[in-house]
Amino acid sequence: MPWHPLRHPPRHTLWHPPSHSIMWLLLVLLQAAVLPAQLCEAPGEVAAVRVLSARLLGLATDPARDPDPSVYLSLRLAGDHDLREEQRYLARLQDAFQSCYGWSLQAAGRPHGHPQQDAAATEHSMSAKVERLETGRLALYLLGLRATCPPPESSPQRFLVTWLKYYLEEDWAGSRRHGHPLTSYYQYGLGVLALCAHRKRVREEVIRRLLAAEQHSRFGHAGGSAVDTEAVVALAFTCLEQERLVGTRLAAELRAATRRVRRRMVEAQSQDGFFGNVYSTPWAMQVFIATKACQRQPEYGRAMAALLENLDAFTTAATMAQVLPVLHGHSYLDITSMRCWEEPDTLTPVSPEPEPEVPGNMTVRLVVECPEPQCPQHQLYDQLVPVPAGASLLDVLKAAATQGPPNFTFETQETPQGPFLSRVLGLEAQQQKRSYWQLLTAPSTSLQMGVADYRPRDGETLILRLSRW
Ligand code: B12
Repeated sequence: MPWHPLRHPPRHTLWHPPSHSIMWLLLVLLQAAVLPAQLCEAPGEVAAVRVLSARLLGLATDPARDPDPSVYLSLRLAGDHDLREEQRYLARLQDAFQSCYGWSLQAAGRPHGHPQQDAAATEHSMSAKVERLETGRLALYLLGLRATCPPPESSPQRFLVTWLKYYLEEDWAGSRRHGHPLTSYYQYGLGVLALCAHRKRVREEVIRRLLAAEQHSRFGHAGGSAVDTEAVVALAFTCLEQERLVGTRLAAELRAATRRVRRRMVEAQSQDGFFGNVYSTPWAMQVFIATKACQRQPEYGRAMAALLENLDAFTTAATMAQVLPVLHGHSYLDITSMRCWEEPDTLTPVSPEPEPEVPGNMTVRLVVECPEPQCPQHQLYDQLVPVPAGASLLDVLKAAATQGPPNFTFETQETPQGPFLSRVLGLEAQQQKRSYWQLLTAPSTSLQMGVADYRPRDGETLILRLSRW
């Protein structure tokens, strides 16, 4: 039987000879404690969920792919495991993160290091890293480390926690100066959540900034819904409250904020059962699980049914990793009560299937827009591009780059979600200016996938628009 926090044995039970009525009462209470946990997972151990787990494991065992802490977290939060592969994946993750934060780890491990020298040198290496804040990635890695069995040694972790606190403070200072964190509220929320999962206190002001953002609905952006971010933040609030890392007054405020987030999600649930879109729905469902509202609110069951009907939308490692924990009835908060026994070692990897070939050709229209005042000429490109049927948007961009005039150029950056379109016709989207190349299908629908995954239809018009978020 997989572990679950609600299945923990009661700790302080006094034994009295049970009368029949007490026995019945106990049975009813026991059922009430066990049933809800089962209702939060996909009903009846759906075979498709197992296949998805096996596929994610298949992608994880591919050495050509960079290790991703979200994937590890997802493997750890599943119902069944391949413990040897999980261990290998963890080692790859540790290698990747250790080479990034290696100096600090060596300092931490140095047997008789001079504390002041270490502190000064750490400060130096920290300032060298300021330019590239990594709140979210480090937070996910620390969440992953919290989910290992057995738990890793604490000394290297301590340094990483210090790094994360530092990043979060920088983000917080950024949010005071610019009105938003330097990274994003999503990453800031992940940072608070990870520190909480390691039972580290966060300054009240840092939490209050997140609370204020929730109260003033600052999580949405042009072309994107707020659901993913709201959910991460609500999970962080719930963790702080459940782990008793804040005083009673703040705890009450965090509880109220989480309730508001949940209510907004319920009100905004679409006809087809999603909270936001298919990809934000799992994050929203984690909030229902963490706050133990999953068995009480029918909206959760509708969302689960919607997910199960749309599992084929989860084709990339990143999206599979985000959906699998909820299909197993878990939220990221469950890593705070991991039990390291009775983990069924029964999962075997399934390799990804090659995309089926679609015969024939098609033509799509590619439009590039850059709004004023940045570009006096609003439309920078508008051409028909012939491509093989079944081509992805990335294939369309590549084909456009080989035809001309007018010339078309673009660049992408590799991310755990796949290639991110970063530059078009020489114009770069800038993190500091919070601009990005938004992908749309005409007349004005924002795509729910990246360039590598979206497959346009014959005759479709695709728009690349330099937007703000
Ligand atoms: C913040 C955010 C953005 C910001 C990122 C800027 C920033 N500096 O933070 C902006 C607004 C730029 C953005 C853009 C897009 N996003 Co976005 N984004 C998110 C969000 C809310 C958080 C990502 C994050 O910080 N993760 C934590 C960090 C630590 O992980 P990371 O992997 O290193 O994150 C980086 C990359 O993921 C990258 N990124 C962000 N979104 C996307 C989307 C794609 C397809 C790719 C390849 C990369 C990418 O930016 C992140 C920060 O550097 C997620 C929600 C989620 N559930 O994951 C959606 C999410 C990842 N985005 C999504 C989408 C669809 C997009 C767009 C394609 C929307 C569009 N129609 O234009 C574009 C990307 C277009 C392009 N140019 O290639 C989807 C992806 C679904 C899928 N099928 O994979 C998600 C899951 C939201 C959703 N529920 O639909 N996004």
